[in-house]
Amino acid sequence: MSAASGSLPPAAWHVLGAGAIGGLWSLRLAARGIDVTLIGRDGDAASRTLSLEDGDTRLTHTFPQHSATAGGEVARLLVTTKSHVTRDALTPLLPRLATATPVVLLQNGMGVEDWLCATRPDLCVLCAITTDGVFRRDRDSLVLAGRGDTVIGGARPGNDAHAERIALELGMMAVPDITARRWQKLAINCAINPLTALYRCRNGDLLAKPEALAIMRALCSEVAAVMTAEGLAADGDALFRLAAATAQKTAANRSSMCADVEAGRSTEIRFLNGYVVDRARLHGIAVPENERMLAAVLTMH
Ligand code: KPL
Repeated sequence: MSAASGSLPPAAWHVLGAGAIGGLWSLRLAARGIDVTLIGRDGDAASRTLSLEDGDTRLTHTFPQHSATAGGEVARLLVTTKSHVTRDALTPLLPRLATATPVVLLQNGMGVEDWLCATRPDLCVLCAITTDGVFRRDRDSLVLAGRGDTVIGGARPGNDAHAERIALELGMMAVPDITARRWQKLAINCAINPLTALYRCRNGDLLAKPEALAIMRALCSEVAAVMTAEGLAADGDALFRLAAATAQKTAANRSSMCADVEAGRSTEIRFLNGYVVDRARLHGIAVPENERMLAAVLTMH
């Protein structure tokens, strides 16, 4: 049924962090007729044109853009900033979010949802993870290198009921086990990202380094121990195989952390291995390899 025949138009979305993944989702939503506004920085232009190459097709759209403090109420928010900058980027936007506003966190790492749920328990916080492979040719031109799957679920059990509805709006897939899947993704990032940053190598290069493989295995076994303490089924060997398979599949990539270190930026380490260290401490579990990765990458900030 169309809006003209009486149904409501689709809800408008705001996107915080229109980098590669945020830009991709902004364009996907716009292509489905959804009204999308980008949240920019103070002083950014009032509009921004993004384009996406997907094989032979090219998608281009011009979006309105506001700073976090300008504009009215935000009805739906997709957050795709890196996890370590999310708190600063999201805080000025919070007064624009009414009670029960859906906020979808689509980012690497864990821990932002704990802060957000504690700061604004009235929001409907959802978490998503994706296997889409997208890179930026330049600031506004994206290339979809590999179409993946994006799954979503509630950050807290109470929010799960909303995941189906929001998944439908966004074109994602609602899953009941988002927490377990996020921990698996966390294990992959804990195993690949810091090592590629330390060796300054591509993901696939880790597989040719026996010492890196041994560290990856130890990192995964520590993550599995923490997952088990959190009440999740986990197997260190299976996580290691998943991490190695991901390094193989993304062999030619520079991980996001390697790219951050090479560009002299701070990294997501506190929300990757740092999160594992924090949770391990709560459970009284030793995670020396994750501590070592955390300390080593922090010295590069
Ligand atoms: O998520 C990634 C990242 O770089 O942050 C991986 C899976 C390691 C791909 O590069």
